[in-house]
Amino acid sequence: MMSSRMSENFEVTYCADPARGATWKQIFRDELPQTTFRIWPEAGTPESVEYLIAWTPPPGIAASFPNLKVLFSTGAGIDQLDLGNIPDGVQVVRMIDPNLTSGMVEFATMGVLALHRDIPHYLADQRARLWAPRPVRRAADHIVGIMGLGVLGRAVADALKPFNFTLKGWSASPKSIDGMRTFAGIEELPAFLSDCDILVCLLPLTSETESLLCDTTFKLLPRGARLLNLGRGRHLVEEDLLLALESGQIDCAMLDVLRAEPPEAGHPLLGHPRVIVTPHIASTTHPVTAAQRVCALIKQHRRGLPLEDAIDRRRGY
Ligand code: NDP
Ligand code: OXD
Repeated sequence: MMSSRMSENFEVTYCADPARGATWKQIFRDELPQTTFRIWPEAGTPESVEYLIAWTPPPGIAASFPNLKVLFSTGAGIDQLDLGNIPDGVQVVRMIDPNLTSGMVEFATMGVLALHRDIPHYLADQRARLWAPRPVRRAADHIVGIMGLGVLGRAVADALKPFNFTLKGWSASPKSIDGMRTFAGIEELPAFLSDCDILVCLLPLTSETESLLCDTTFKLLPRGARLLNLGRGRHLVEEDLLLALESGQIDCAMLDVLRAEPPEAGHPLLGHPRVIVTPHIASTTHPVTAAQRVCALIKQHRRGLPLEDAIDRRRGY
């Protein structure tokens, strides 16, 4: 039933990749045929726009869309948004998309296995035309620590279970998860890190998590630990990683995200022999399932139900 507060006539503006926008438009036509769906910068009736779908919204959304109710991020992260410029009454919703999750599960599993099986070393050896086998360690002898036990971190933990790694997880609030030891808050960070052979970052970027992957954190890890950063480039202090690689405190790393994307061609981590860099492709939303998810949320919202997947502005994620 439609809430009495809300009329049938509303518009949705999509402000992201236009090629994917065509798919979004088709899904909206199927799921919410009464809705006018526009792909920015196509101008509609700004006062009728109640929902905006964007990675980064156009500037001045308060003035451009005076009746905006919800801003949907096309990605899982919302750190690209300037929350200070989004009116308080506008709810911000992050993306939870089954294809985004399964893509991350694939990539993170591949990354953990690659680090576990010394692939950064073998790639460097091959470039140097070396044949240098290393002892094969069992997954059961490696401890994998996952920073961030949200939608993605938990799905990755579930996917790693069958390999028999010892799993540990760290989050802001305490959790109880079958098959893994969990730690919460900054006070428990040292205990979490103390024996992680492979550290996976799947945190959101907030003022509390920015630059968390730094010298202090690296020193709390066992010597020779390996790092997989799948969160955001700004989680990592890149100079500290270079020094930790130099000293051997960190043995090797895989980085899907960097502070500057794209990095300069001469970026030292791009050419480092024990670092594998990928261009922020660990996972991405799928336009069909993402649009279906947003349509379902809009339907809930029109019925006056609380919006699932809305972020908590105070926490920043
Ligand atoms: P969620 O919001 O579902 O989960 C976030 C997790 O991080 C929660 O467990 C939360 O703890 C924890 N957390 C947040 N702040 C802190 C803190 N200060 N200390 C300890 N733990 C903290 O996010 P998702 O799993 O959906 O996504 C995680 C991130 O992955 C995204 O924000 C994005 O940066 C990144 N990402 C990267 C992609 C890529 O291609 N490289 C693709 C998609 C996402 P609690 O549960 O207690 O709240
Ligand atoms: C996301 C991303 O947050 O692509 O979805 O990084």
